[in-house]
Amino acid sequence: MLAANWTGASTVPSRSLYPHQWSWDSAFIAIGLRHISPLRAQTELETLLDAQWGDGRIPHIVFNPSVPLDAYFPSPDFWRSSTAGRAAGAPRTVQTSGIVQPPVHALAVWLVHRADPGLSRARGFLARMYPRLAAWHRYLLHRRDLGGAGLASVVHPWEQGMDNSPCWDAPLSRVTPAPSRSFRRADLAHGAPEDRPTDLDYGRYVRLATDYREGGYTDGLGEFAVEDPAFNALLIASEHALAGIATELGATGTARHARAERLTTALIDRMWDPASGMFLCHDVRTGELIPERSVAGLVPLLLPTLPRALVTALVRTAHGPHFGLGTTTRLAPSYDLLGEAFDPHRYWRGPAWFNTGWLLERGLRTHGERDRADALREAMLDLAVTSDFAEYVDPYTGEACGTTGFGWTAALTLDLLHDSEDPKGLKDPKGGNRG
Ligand code: 9WN
Repeated sequence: MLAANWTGASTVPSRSLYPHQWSWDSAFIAIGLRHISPLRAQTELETLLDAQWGDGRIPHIVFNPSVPLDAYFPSPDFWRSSTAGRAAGAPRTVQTSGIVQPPVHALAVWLVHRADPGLSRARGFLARMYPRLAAWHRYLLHRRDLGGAGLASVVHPWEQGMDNSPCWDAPLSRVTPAPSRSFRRADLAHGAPEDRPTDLDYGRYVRLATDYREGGYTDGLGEFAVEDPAFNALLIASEHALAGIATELGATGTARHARAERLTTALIDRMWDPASGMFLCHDVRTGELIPERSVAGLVPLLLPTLPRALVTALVRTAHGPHFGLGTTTRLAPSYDLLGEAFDPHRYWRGPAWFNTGWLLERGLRTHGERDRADALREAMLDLAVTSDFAEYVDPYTGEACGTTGFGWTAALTLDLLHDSEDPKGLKDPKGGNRG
């Protein structure tokens, strides 16, 4: 499956629905690929980082020029990266989108290195990746600190990766949709319309992306700006990984671990909601928390130095009635089972994804919840096979939804099948929680 999705230098999430290279997909895919081909895993990440912009951003899509323009929307002629993104340093030779996706990359680079340190050293893998990853984090922590709290904001729902989450409903409702006749969706040719975002939401996605492009992809407080707990938790996990990379390269990782700690504190101050027992998104435009429970709010469980009381609360919430893990569901739903907008099949409004399952499994293991982690691992292995490596599944029945033969589902299954001494790669050399 991963071999079938490999294009020679990277892996597509799906031949039919997503025929280009996606940013966070490639990071997850590399994490799995490292077990069967460390060289391919390194190449996957190198290809993505070759498309990095001068301002440090890693684009969410790197387009394959041999794929017809109408195979995916928005296509390169929509983003016009090499012209509209020139001032922001978009590459000249490769076409990309202008938005980003969650920063799983430093974590992936670190895990890939550790799968075969000899090959990595021989190829200078870390030495080549480190400055690029540092620039990427700089971009997120400076240009994207739109809320002034030291955390990164997303400026489009596609950036957070859970595109159609009910968390975006309120901030998106303030955006005037682009008229539906002004664009042609390609996703409906491959996915069931009742599972995909509505035309109205698509119109809003298009409006936000168009406005960003028209502004030359420069960052500032626009119509949509949200601080998301999963996006920022992955940034923090990646800061810890960058510290490991720095140390391996003979520098010191202390400053990066310290920064990760400061970010963890900011994340808690800004997004922890004691009443829900989880993290909520912060709408930068209104200064308020968004009162919707998304699996994104459980992902900070991944953080090795999260205070014990928060770990306990997150574990309880994940296994309680809103997510039902281990009781009514086997894999955590993307959204609150009891939420008004819950739909077990519609994109990011209820179904369960394997990447968030993998992140929760790591989080449970990090904090010593071994039995719960084992149960989740078993469920993921089982559901991945019975769903034919589906893009996502009905959280109650495990029924396959979206496309099958999905890249990160296959890759993360592979990762779960391999034991490694420090699967998270987040170990703090000073001690602290096992990470
Ligand atoms: C837009 C590729 C991507 C994933 C996202 C997922 C979906 C795209 C879409 O597919 O997003 O980026 O067309 O809906 O939501 O997480 O990276 O697999």
